[in-house]
Amino acid sequence: MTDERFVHRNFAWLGPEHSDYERSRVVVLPVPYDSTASGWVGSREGPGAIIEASGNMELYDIGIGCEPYLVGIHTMPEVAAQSGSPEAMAQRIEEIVSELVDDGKFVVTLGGEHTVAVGAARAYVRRTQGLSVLAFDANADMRDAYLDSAYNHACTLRRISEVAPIVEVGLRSAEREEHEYIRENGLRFYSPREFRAMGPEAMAEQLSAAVYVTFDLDAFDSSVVSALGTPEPGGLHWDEVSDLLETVARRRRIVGFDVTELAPSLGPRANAQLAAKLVYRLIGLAVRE
Ligand SMILES: [Mn+2]
Repeated sequence: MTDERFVHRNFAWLGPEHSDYERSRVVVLPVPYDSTASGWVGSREGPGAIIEASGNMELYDIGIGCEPYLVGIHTMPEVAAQSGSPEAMAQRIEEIVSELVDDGKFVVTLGGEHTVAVGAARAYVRRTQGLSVLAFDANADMRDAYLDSAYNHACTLRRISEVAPIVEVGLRSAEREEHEYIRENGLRFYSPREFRAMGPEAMAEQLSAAVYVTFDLDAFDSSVVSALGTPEPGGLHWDEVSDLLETVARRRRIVGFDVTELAPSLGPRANAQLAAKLVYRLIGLAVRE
């Protein structure tokens, strides 16, 4: 029995007619994993906080003039942590995302730490010819290994860059070796200032026809999102992020995305609300009917 007297605590709190697996085009995959985090921890609580906050959103997104939930959004049970190794966890996420994509679903992976993006992006890379990756991040994440693991969250974009070309927006923190690696290899990693000078159209032009978006919330300025293990000043603001995503969605095809690194206990509740709205807007932009 299910009717309006009951609340469904899935993403956007949708009733079964809009969240049933079979009828849903979009699948939200919560991954409450933060085992390699090196700064303050707590992003394992991110997916739960985003889903909780998503019940407070208007289902009509006035900013882009559509109702994203109409395509159907199913929320999966949480992915269990693979405690053997971070590499095995990436493998587990890749397997699950692969199964969902092969089933015709548009997959939204909710971290957890940014490492969860490695498996999700790989699943898409192996299924999409010429895929490029748009990464939002304050950090370079280009360490080859960190704290005994090649799958530490400080290595996320290095691992993804091994399988697909990356365009990063938001860079303002790196160790010297990472910065030299980026410059020597001519990688397209841009600080917020460089992004503002180029504009969203020029940024979208650097991406191929099919784009996977990986979103580390520390790309936002720490005054916008502070519930993070690694907050950084000098970051991006909501409207410029939305403008870029709207431009990319208009000019390219967004095939899937992840939103990661929200550690709700480290900041105000409004941060989970922002993350929920970001997820919802990205669904609306990428999966319009
Ligand atoms: Mn990151």
